Amino acid sequence: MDQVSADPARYDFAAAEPRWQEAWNSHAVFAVPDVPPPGVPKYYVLEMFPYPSGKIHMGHVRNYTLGDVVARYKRARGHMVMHPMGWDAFGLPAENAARERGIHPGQWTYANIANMRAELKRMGLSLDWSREFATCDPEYYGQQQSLFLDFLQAGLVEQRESWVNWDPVDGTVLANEQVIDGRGWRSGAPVEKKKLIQWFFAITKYAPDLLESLNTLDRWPERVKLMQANWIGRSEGARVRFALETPVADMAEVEVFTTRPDTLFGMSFLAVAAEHPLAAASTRPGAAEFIAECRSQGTSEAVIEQAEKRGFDTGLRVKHPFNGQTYPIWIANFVLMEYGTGAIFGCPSGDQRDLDFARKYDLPVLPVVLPPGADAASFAIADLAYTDDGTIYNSDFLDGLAVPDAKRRVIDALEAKGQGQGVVNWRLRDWGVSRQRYWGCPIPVIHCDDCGVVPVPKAELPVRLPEDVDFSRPGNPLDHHPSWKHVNCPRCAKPARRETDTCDTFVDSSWYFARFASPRAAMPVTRAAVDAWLPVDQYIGGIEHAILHLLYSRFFSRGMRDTGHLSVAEPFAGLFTQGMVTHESYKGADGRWLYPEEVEKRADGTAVVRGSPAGEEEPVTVGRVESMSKSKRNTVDPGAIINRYGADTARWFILSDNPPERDMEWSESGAAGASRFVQRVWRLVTTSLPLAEGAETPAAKKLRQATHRAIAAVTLALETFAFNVAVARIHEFANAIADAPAEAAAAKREALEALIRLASPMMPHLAEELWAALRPGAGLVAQLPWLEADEALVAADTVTLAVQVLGKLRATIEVPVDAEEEAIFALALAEENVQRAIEGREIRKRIHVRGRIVNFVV
Ligand code: ANZ
Ligand code: ZN
Repeated sequence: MDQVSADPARYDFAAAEPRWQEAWNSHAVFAVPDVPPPGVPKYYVLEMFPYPSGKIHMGHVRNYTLGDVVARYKRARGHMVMHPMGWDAFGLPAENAARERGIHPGQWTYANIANMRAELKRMGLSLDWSREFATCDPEYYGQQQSLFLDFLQAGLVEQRESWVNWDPVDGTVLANEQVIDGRGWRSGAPVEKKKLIQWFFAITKYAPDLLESLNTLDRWPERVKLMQANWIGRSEGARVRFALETPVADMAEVEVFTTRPDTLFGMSFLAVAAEHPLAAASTRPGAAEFIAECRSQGTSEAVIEQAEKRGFDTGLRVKHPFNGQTYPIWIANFVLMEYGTGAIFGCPSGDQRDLDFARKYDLPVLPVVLPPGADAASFAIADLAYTDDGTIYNSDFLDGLAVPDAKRRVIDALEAKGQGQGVVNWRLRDWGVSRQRYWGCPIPVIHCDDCGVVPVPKAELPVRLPEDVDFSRPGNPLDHHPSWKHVNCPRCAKPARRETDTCDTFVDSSWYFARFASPRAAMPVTRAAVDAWLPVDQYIGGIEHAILHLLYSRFFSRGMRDTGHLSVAEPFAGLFTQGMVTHESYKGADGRWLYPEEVEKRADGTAVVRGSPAGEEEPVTVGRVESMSKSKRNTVDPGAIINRYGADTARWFILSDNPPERDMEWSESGAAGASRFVQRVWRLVTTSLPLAEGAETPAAKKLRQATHRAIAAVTLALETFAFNVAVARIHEFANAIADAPAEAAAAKREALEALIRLASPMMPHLAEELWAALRPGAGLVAQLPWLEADEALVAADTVTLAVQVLGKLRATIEVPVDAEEEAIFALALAEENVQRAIEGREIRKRIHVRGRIVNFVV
């Protein structure tokens, strides 16, 4: 096993990499127990697990390389590191493959997993593969069903009627994100709003805690915490009840939610959502058509934000609580049924949407907040609403108050009249998890006409997906399966129906990190394992999951804690969000996108289509550098890169280019450069062998200092996720070793060993290969402790001081760190430029700030 490539001039990565992967594997270097032995510090590194689309892409390579560097480094620092891998395997693409190609979703998924597992293994990741699972394994989703039932019992799951986006062609509910310009993203059919009974996770029960606990996450990016806080969206405001001028259909009043009760006297209309009962109560001609029109508009906030503000006057009117006037009730397309009360009072001077609406329909605009310094007689609102603080006016008993005081005063007055109260409102909605799809985790309940919703007894879990399914019909295959849903009620034994909804795939990824601690347990998690391993110490993934996935996981941990499965509420103690991998894009003469391998770059910077005949080369337009995507064909296949250069080169380049939180540009020249460095390190070590002894010369001391400074600098860089800095330091260190004179021989072994050990988290295969060459039979680098820098050697022996005359820089001098002050002044005065600046004048004051400056006052 420990044999080394024959040709010392060239590192044969293709032979070496699989050999070391096998060595790690056979020594089970990365396997950890479900419960670490007492006293051993644990460290849990996790990258967001992949969706098994079929092939790994460069984004995966970056993500898993980052995690692997952390895992290898922490392992060397003495932690017992858990670094698992699995598959987020349910979801629509598998069903589409089934529809389009007639393959069963399971078959498609497991084939993709096999392929991607093999590709990942070639990267040399320090993973504990014994923990691997896919969320579509019945062993996993069965435990998820068990959790679902626990949550149901604890009141964290509810069944409730709600408005959904319904795709009439695909016969399914669509998420807001799947409604594009009012049409289903796949079918293109106009989306309808439909009321359906759906399953919800009661995430709003934890809203205050989910918000407040963000403060405890001191190793999360501020940006992500802010996005979460905005999503949870706490606002303080009031509910105000308006009496109808004439009651309709049993309704005598309408309640609105507002964050600006102080603007109540600036009201000019009241508006309700199209789904609001008052909308349906309007008998005016055209009302029903307008409501239908609103229903075909997507429900997402983004869509509503952008859509033109439109309304319909119902002809109904409400009475103002204080000023004795009445105002019209409109149906407005920008009022959401799901937020607040589904009704607002419109104050055009204080809200831009209300102002746009008022201008369009010619409704009054009365300013009620006077900006600081403005003149009440002349201040007017044109096209921009005034939303900042100021002094209230035109507002009866609120006149003269500042905005916060007016809010309090008006709430008091409303409460006194019994027409409203102060409330806190949350933007967060409960999480609707019902999906009318086959390839997901079946919701484990049975509907009985007599008993209602009956949980499937735990002993009967998992509720397995049927294998024989028909994808040729639209709609949910579970629903039209001939037998699957027909079961007897577990309670009364009468014929009953299985729930045919499956869970949103975000449910699957909301607790997988906990399952990794005891992946084969016959319960969702074993308490000893999760108590030992959680929270995840370092979680790494894309910013695109900053909101939903992380929030759902935080909800699940709380739910699991409250149902006795876990102790921790926060699943991820540290979060790192990496940037994207980008690449140039290319277009042929006819405007078609070209893959990088179809393009040949010329020395003069132009590009042509590779292989086009001489004399009639097809020119290529080199386009923008953008994130890799299949549609633009600017992708690079990791498998091809590994074939060509090896995994270490791919890892090294992807770490070197930019700080990991930023985007990195993959380029052929960059990859080639990384490959040259791999070979250079190889030659640096192999051509130094055998290592001769030498005397403790000044040159040897200098190399030892370079070694220990490199250890200190790389350690700091790895501790702080500055992996590109670690790479740069290793480059410098390699140069220092190469440049060291022959008299430095005594320090050479230490330097070379340090070089490969410092590089080992990034280039683990090369490190093993060279370690075996330097110290045959001394075991694996992957099992060595991290190097400690000798502080005495790290400390600089000289410092550079700035020498000023009258505060102006005139020279710099290099002095021993512990130099006497008088000696420093003498050295500074000896500088020619300093003498010239003093011009023979008398020195009145000498200032010395150790390690920084010398200043002469003349
Ligand atoms: C009157 C008012 C006057 C408002 C003013 C704002 C400015 P946040 O901060 O996001 O909670 N609103 C309330 N319910 C709504 C719904 N279902 N659909 C659309 N808009 C709704 O926003 C609260 C504000 O958004 C509320 O305060 C209400 O408009 C509007 F000068 O009430 B405001
Ligand atoms: Zn029953």
